[in-house]
Amino acid sequence: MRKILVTGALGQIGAELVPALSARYGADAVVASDLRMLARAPDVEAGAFEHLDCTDIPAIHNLVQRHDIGAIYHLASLLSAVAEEKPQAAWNLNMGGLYGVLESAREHHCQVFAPSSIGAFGPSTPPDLAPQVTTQRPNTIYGVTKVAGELLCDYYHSRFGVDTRGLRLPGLISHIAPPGGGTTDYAVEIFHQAARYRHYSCFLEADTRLDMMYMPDAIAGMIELMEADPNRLIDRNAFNVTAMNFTPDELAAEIRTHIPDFVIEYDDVDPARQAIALSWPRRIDDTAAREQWGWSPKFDLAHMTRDMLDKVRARGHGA
Ligand code: AKB
Repeated sequence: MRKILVTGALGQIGAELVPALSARYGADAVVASDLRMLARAPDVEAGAFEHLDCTDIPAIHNLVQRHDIGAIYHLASLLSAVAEEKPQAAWNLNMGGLYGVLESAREHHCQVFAPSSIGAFGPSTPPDLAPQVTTQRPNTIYGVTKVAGELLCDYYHSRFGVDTRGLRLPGLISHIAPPGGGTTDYAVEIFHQAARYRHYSCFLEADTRLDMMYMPDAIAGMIELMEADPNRLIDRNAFNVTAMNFTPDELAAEIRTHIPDFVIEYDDVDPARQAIALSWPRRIDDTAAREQWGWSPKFDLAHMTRDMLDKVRARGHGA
């Protein structure tokens, strides 16, 4: 079997995708890579680990060839808030890295998973139940790279026959690796702060409604999409997917069912991240994913909250 390469493997998604791929296909079948060099990477040490800067296109080619890679999960990317602080770097990594991965995939006949995001939508997208195919005019550099990435993946599929697939992911909630500079990161931070201090100062306004998903569903969705019958995939790059939908106040209320004295306050809202959140749809419609490849998340708000608090406390982050 040709191997699977994961870029950005030490990030929030990669830290859980690599073990899931190793469990499914065998540790020898997975090559984890990241720009960061860690002395020990506990969750990926069973398989191969390679240092990879995704803006270095010859290095991607070299790695793909050397390891006989047949599929690439390309996760290396700057998230929305940090991208807005460094737009040039975001363009270089998000577009340059994807281009390098697609070129390697074209040359070496690899399948490619490239994550898109609710950030690929913008203020002129219908805000409630944003359809699969709709207006995409984002006003952030992150969104610009996500729309351009979706189009580039479609182009490599139609022009060169590369088997590209993607998901428009909502905010991802997880407890293994922290998210790195997203607008939805509050929904992760809140659990650590609630468990440890029973208090959280939120950087988004109380009523900012966004779609969210627990990481186990995101990982299962990525693998299911990559294994899906290609003849059923009409949309490919990229499918709307969501699992739950809430505001900071609603998440806080759910946490309070477990920690009754938990307090959330909004004295320190970040205008930059609030503006990004308000430019995204409040809710997206994932019917196409459900119909074309059977997308069906398992975790709702209550189930996710219970599991997150259990996991965060088990890792010693709580009282
Ligand atoms: C972010 O907030 O930037 C990401 C995303 C929704 O793409 N979590």
